[in-house]
Amino acid sequence: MALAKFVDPLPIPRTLAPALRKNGITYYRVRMKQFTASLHRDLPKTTLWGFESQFPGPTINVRKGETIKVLWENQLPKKHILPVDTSIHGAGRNHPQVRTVVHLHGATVRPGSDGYPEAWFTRGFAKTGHFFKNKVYTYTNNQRSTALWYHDHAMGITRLNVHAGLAGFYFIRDKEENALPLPKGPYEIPLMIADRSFKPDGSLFYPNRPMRSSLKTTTARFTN
Ligand SMILES: [Cu+2]
Repeated sequence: MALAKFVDPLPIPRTLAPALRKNGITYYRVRMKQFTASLHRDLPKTTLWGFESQFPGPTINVRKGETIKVLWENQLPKKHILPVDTSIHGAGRNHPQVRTVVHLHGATVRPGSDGYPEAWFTRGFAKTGHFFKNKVYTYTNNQRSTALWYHDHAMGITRLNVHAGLAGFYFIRDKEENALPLPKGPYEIPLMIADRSFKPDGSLFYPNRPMRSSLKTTTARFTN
């Protein structure tokens, strides 16, 4: 069933407020939580995972050269909201099912803050992957103005965690950008293009194997 297009207002993620500014460093705390949200006028509410209970997550805005420290916290339930394929490397039954680690896509960072897939951690940091080093990540932002995004990166289940909603914007600002005649403030509209399918009850549809009906369709096409 196709959903009606252009019937819901575009959600603009709010800008994340720092927890603290001290000695030239800005501190943030970002919690990953399960929540429900309406993703379309004609669908029941969808259970999602989101940074600060939002999808997309809150936007982090920094200046070039500004050092920020982020405590990424996992406050997710023990069971995944999507089916986990345990045959994939790093997603076997010997791992806790819900694991997260945050990667800032495109950022130049030290290894301990890069969000390696095996630096994952569970709720309350109860269990951690082999590469886990520190709870707080440091971003020095010594890069040109750019639009980055942060997202989950856990080994074997990155696609599921991102599909569940763990992604957000991260903008680096600089003088060069400010000097350009670009839309600013409320006229700057961040756009995240995401593809999601739903079950009639509003829940995310992401099977862990091809569906029978789609296999049949493919077979029919090739035998004709
Ligand atoms: Cu990435």
